[in-house]
Amino acid sequence: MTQKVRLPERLEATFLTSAPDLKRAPKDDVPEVAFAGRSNAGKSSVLNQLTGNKRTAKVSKTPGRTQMLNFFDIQRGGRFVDLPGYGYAKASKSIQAQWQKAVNHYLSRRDNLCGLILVTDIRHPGQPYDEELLSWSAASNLPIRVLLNKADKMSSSASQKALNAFRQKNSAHPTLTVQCFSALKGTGTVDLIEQISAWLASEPRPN
Ligand SMILES: Nc1nc2c(ncn2[C@@H]2O[C@H](COP(=O)(O)OP(=O)(O)OP(=O)(O)O)[C@@H](O)[C@H]2O)c(=O)[nH]1
Ligand SMILES: [Mg+2]
Repeated sequence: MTQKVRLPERLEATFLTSAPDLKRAPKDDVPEVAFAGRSNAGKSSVLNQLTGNKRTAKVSKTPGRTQMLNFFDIQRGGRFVDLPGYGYAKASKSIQAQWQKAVNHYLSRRDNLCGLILVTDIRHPGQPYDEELLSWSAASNLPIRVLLNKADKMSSSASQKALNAFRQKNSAHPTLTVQCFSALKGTGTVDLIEQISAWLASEPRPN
């Protein structure tokens, strides 16, 4: 009989460091799970929901809050990386280009990246850069979990409908899974922790 591994209810984590680009990132010697998505989709809020501490990553009513690559040590091993959001309209074009470059470098060159969490707003799935990330993760064979976040803004039948539609649209993607989430209410946390734990325990991806 196989023994069921008990999953933690939280993945406690503490801030390690911020880096403006990959060159200044910490050594890539432990597996990392990164959070990407449009500005204001809720990346930092999701991270805080996972750690059970509202102050792990900075959340703000003003979009564009996360401007660097932020690294967090997970107590049980591994790291979270909170990436700058894309599509923050009020940032200057040159600043936006700078963030984009840092995010793209991180995603394409970080060998210890074992899984990507793409945070989207359930009311606006499939925004331009989200679609690019989906195609890129398929081509790179990188495991990706899409969160349809802010599910508390909809009825449960409407969010189920959005989930089914997203699944159907992306059924050909080889490494994608999707779930509804609410960083506000904590809905979906158990499923997400299960996925992250599996990624962190997996063998490193071949180069
Ligand atoms: N109702 C609701 N609001 C949420 C949820 N998740 C995040 N928010 C709110 O959305 C806003 C943006 O959240 P952040 O976590 O800062 O978003 P972010 O993706 O990290 O944004 P950037 O750092 O700008 O890239 C905040 O006002 C949050 O309180 C959710 O699940 N439900
Ligand atoms: Mg943020």
